[in-house]
Amino acid sequence: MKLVLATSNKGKVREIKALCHDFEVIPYSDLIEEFEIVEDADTFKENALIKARSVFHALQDPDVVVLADDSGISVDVLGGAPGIYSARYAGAGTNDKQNLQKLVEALKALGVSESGAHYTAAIAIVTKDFEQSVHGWMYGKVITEPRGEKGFGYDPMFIPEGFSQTLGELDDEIKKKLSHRSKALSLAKTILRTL
Ligand code: ITT
Repeated sequence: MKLVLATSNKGKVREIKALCHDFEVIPYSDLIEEFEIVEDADTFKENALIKARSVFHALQDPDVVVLADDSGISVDVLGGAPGIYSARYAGAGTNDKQNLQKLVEALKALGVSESGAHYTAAIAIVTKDFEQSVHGWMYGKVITEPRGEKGFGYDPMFIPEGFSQTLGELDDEIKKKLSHRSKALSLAKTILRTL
């Protein structure tokens, strides 16, 4: 089955491709020009649905199956921030490095060197016949001394529960087993196999 990804995040494309061997995974930008999608809902689920619907309508192909991921990190001492605002924590048009730096500074400003945290991923699937969404979570802690280059986004400052290394240091195969995205995708694949 051809699965079109409604994302322009290369880290997500890489991870979803690695987790979906049994589908032909295509970023939507391979089919049409990338366009801005306004993610103005207040939940991961609704934002994932907005992205999947927008790309489904733009493709103008009733047979296509579109999958979107809306995700983010929630930090306990920050009352769950940045949460749904993870991609623009340091402001509009900023990049992963600036967002990570802003999170490090927010923790330091509170005088803490670590805090419990979790990642959330909502995955939405849209076809001409139905819309579905599923979730996955990964728990652990964030630290103020980022380490490693693997993964993307906030991974160099996130240590999954049961580990001492960050996701920036741990092998991709470990993130693949533990991640919010892989848990949500395994539910999504169950749905996709029924199509
Ligand atoms: P699309 O909307 O095009 O999919 P995006 O990067 O804007 O790309 P989101 O709105 O879902 O995606 O924001 C997710 C942000 O949360 C992402 O930019 C990272 O900063 C962070 N994030 C999500 N999953 C992550 C992961 O597995 N590792 C590290 N950071 C992650």
